[in-house]
Amino acid sequence: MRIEWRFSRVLVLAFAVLLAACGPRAATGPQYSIEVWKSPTCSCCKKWVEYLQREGFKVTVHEEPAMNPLKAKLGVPEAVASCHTGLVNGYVIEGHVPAEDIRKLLAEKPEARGLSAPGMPIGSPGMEVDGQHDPYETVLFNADGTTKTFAEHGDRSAAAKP
Ligand SMILES: [Cu+2]
Repeated sequence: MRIEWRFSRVLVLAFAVLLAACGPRAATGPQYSIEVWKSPTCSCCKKWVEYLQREGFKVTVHEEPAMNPLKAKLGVPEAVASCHTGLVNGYVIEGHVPAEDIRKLLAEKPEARGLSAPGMPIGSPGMEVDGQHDPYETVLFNADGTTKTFAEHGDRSAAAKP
């Protein structure tokens, strides 16, 4: 009888410890899992992956030497193509998209194939170059090539000054 009572106390304690360990993560919001395909030699891609990890994303990286066929398969139009390509909750994430835009996309769930930061904008996450900051947009895209501005980054008026 006494041993049984002790055992149940241990169980309750174990459960409390488990709750405490899980609690804080649940409070910080959802942790998204993203798959990323990148060329093995792409260093800015690697920086973007590390940035996403710091931002709390769970990243699975696939080294892919042939990125263009993969982009075509995933429905990334050439006009919005960049270096790496990601996939999260069914959306394609193309290039150096900021984490805040990915979170906004996943919260708002707009109808689109994915979200891109076309090209390789200087100053975007993973493309940091000593204080330089090119203004850039992220765009929603569809496989048929249609796009729509999603968010603007950088100060256009400041960038226009000499
Ligand atoms: Cu890049």
